[in-house]
Amino acid sequence: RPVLVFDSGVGGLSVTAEIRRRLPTVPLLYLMDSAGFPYGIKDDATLITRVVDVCADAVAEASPRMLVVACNTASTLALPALRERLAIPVVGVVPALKVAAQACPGGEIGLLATPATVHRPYTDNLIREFAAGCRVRRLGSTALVQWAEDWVHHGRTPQGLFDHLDNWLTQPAPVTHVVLGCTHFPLLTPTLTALWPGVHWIDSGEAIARRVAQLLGDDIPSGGRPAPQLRWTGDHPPGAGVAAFLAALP
Ligand code: DGN
Repeated sequence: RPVLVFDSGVGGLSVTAEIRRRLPTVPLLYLMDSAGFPYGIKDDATLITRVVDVCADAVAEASPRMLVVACNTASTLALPALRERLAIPVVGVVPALKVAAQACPGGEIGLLATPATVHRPYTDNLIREFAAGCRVRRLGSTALVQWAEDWVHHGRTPQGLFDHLDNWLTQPAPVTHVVLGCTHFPLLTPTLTALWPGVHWIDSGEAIARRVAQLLGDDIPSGGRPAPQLRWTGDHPPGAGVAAFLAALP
């Protein structure tokens, strides 16, 4: 039985890559809710219903061992509803503010996520709990989500990334640690690192892979590297880059 990894678009691929790196023999099923994309601008009630319905359908069809909600926008809102509806373990992804605050105590932290995630009470609580001594500046960006989509689906290099982020990163003082609080954004890390080499870009992918491994315990196939499978919602299949990304995982 596979581990089901879910996002609205390509973002969850960054988490899938980390799970595969740690657990190469575990079968993975990647589900993108293409018909519901993008999540970052939907109202809360609509999004909870959508996420629960799409995940419940996929769970009924594929009988996965667990569900990884590889989307901060969905996780910071819909985890309680998902756990109530589903009988399997549900792992969520939330912004790695704790890691950033530990790396940069009392410092200046950036939180880059979707507009929905940056304004969530869940996010306010994370900051209060784990990053209280830091100054946290937030930016909600749908443009970055789209750049990541275009990059993976069609191999299109992001244009305008520097102008989009440079003021926010450097004014009034430069930030050194930026939390990538949307799973799409680590897909752009090579470009981000090339443009701002002094910034530490922090995401949750590795921690999620660790959590999945912990939940699986000893229940891990000893051999074989099954090709990750792909599912999507709606009538339009994803760009060829999505299947290619999965096929290229080691
Ligand atoms: N990848 C999602 C996240 O981590 O928040 C955002 C996807 C979207 O639909 N905007």
